[in-house]
Amino acid sequence: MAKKKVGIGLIGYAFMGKTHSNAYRQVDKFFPDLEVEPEMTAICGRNPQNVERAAQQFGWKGFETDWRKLIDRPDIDIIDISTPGNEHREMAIYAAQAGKTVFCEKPLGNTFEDAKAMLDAVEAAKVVNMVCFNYRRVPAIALAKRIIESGDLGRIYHFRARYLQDWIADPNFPLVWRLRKEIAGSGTLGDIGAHILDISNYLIGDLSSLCGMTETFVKERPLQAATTGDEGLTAQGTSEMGQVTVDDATAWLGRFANGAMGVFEASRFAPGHRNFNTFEVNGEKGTLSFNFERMNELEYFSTDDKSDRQGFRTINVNENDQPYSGVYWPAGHIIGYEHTFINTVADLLNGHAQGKSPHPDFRVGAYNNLVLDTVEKSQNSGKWEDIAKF
Ligand code: SOE
Repeated sequence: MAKKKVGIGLIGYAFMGKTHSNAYRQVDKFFPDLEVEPEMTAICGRNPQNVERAAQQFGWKGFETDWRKLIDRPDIDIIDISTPGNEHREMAIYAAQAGKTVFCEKPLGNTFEDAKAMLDAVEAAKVVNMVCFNYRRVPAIALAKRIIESGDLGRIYHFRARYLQDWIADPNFPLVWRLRKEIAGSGTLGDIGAHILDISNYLIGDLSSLCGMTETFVKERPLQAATTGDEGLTAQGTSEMGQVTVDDATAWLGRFANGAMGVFEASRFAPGHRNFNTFEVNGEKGTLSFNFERMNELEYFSTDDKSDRQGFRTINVNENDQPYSGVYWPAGHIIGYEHTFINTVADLLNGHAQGKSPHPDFRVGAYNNLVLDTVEKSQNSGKWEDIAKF
């Protein structure tokens, strides 16, 4: 029987617009059991030349320059918000009230207040919703979740994570939107701190309190020249300077509700680390350790191994019985960053078909924003702060 077609409307055509477009184009080639057939109906962006180029380059049937018009289209069932964070709230609420499934890039909002308003809107409209924390669907991280949930690590004592990049370590790198609070909401905190926080929530659970700090090392940068939208993490500067209004680095200690200790660090000033998204979990019966720059591998130490042969083993996570493995290539034929978005979109489409929000939903996204706000609250108070309930 022919599968029901589902119209996708994507808002945004830059870095995340590219990763999401590729995922919609590829997903039904690798997930034959998808419950619906995605149609790349239209991509949306303010600049007509740029969005028309993106539609042709990424394989969209059409394009729009007015996001409300895109959302109002009867041939669109899922709205994918891949814009900077300052536009998430208005778009997500409008899409929810139009009865669409809402898929939103991270962080959900620029503040908890924004995220809570989005959560209230999707819950009131009873629409399927999901946040694109794509690292949950790295096979090695999904395997770490399986190992922890099986009890094979026993009681969890520690979660420690470092997410280090270096793309703005050069003080002459221009003042791009990710460095402007009125657009991005925060710097490393909401951009990459949100990722390690979400991985901790996926693997360990909620934090109950924290003590945190943020720092801005370079206070002003050259203003950015006009963009075409496909710069990724590069940019051209001008001779004029502008104020950096977000954090360049952040760190926080956290106490998990289940008693485990958390140590979190995120920086864009770590020369040599391009996308060093790493974590380690220590339990009573072993340790798991992951580094996204070696994303197909999971390091595992088990105290159950015989005492004369204990040691860290490197698990290659692309065997058929491992999460999200077997759908692409035979064992040992590794996958990449783009596959984490294909895996995410596969679960989004099946969630839409079943009328069930796949993890992480907007409630998890709002929790994430609440913790990020609490790190900034602790930076200002200099004290430990509780994570409020909501
Ligand atoms: C820049 O820090 C960035 O593109 C993030 O915005 C993404 O979420 C991350 O996956 C890679 O780095």
